[in-house]
Amino acid sequence: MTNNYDSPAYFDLMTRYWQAANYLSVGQLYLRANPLLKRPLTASDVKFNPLGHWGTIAGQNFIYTHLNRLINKYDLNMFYIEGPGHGGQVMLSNAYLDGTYTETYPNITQDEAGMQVLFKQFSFPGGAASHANAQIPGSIHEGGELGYSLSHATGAILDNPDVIAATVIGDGESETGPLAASWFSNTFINPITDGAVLPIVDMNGYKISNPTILARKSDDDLRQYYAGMGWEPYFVEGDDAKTLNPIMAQTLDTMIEKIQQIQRQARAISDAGMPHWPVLILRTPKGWTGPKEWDGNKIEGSFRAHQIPIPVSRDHMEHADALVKWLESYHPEDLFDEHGTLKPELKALTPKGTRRMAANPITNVGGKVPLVLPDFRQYALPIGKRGQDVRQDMVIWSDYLRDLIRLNLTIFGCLDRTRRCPTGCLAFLTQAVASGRSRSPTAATTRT
Ligand SMILES: Cc1ncc(C[n+]2csc(CCOP(=O)(O)OP(=O)(O)O)c2C)c(N)n1
Repeated sequence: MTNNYDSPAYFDLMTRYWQAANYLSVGQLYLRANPLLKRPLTASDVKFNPLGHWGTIAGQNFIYTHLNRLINKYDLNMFYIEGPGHGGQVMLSNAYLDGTYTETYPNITQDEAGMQVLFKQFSFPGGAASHANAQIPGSIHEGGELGYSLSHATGAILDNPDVIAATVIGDGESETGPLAASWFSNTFINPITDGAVLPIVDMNGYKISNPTILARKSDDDLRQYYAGMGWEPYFVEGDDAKTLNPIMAQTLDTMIEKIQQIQRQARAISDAGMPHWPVLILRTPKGWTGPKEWDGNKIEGSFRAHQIPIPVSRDHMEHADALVKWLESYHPEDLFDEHGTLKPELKALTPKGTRRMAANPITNVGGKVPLVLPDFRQYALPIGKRGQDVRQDMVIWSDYLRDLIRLNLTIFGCLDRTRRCPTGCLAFLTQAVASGRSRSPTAATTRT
């Protein structure tokens, strides 16, 4: 394989890698067996109740594929935050493709048998969550509640000058108060001592059942909006991967070089300043590469692509042909060999070792070190006379959490490499315990 990251041949491989991620993502939604469609699809191959999200997937898989290229080209220490984390397949599929998922869950092998388990376990009782959660390697951002991607990303790069948090932000997510406010997090990023965030607004145009506000704004309005908050916006738009690949690659190159230049300059002259960091606005259709329409209604490029776009399930196989056509549109035979293993020329596109975003140490701080848990019995409230005490579970819970952090200071980032507390919060915690504002049930009693 050529290592020319800007050649048409490399971009063609990237398109196929993206298709592999998309294939795995659709398979996880619908299938429980027959993952490579080696035989005609039967009802027992399909889930009873496909449950999850499709609309956000292909756009984010496209971003992930491009970030892999960026890491390879610039040897970056980067990890991924999935703001629209309801699309759990993004992190699952990409961690599976780069091998991290199998290293974490050895039963999910890099072959047909492993792919079958990967598909079946998704959004399935006892299996994997349908959203990005802590069980997925590389995931430090819970994908249920929208709004916190940029603040989590910023928190993770503080005091980590080499790290870049690639942060995908939904245009729907952008309408939440926490996300709208978090653009000001750039105020707190010191280019000398901190790393950087690389925000990518995945502007696919829709939230659950409406168009988004930002997607209705002109590029000019958006330029002023982001610039006013201290960011330098870049724009990429399209729906054809072949055309988009070189544009996206060139734009991301420019943005990463801009980040490196800001840091180099600030560090050279010891002047933190208040730089305008780059932000990417990516406009692709919601439900990209999925079914174009269903029952006379538009699906790709509309709010209808948000969750399960076509009604196929174990008890409704009358439209199974449409699902097979959709899956086959990615040409799985060009992506996986006869054993179901990703073809070597595509595997070569993944970054290596801990350069893989799912294996970045910052996302797996505890590694395989288990949390030391306080004994929950110590926090039990004595039950007095019925109806006499008013107690708050949150207060007791916060005592438990405080003690949990104290017992695991390194995992929670409260101690730096020299085992010193860089912020002084440790002294605060210690004082809080010493002052007796602790687990005594009387102290926890409160009315609000
Ligand atoms: C705080 C919060 N409000 C509402 C929801 C419900 N919700 C789930 S997905 C979604 C739409 C998200 O749209 P966007 O961020 O644009 O993501 P995408 O279109 O890529 O799915 C909403 C509103 C939520 N998860 N969290």
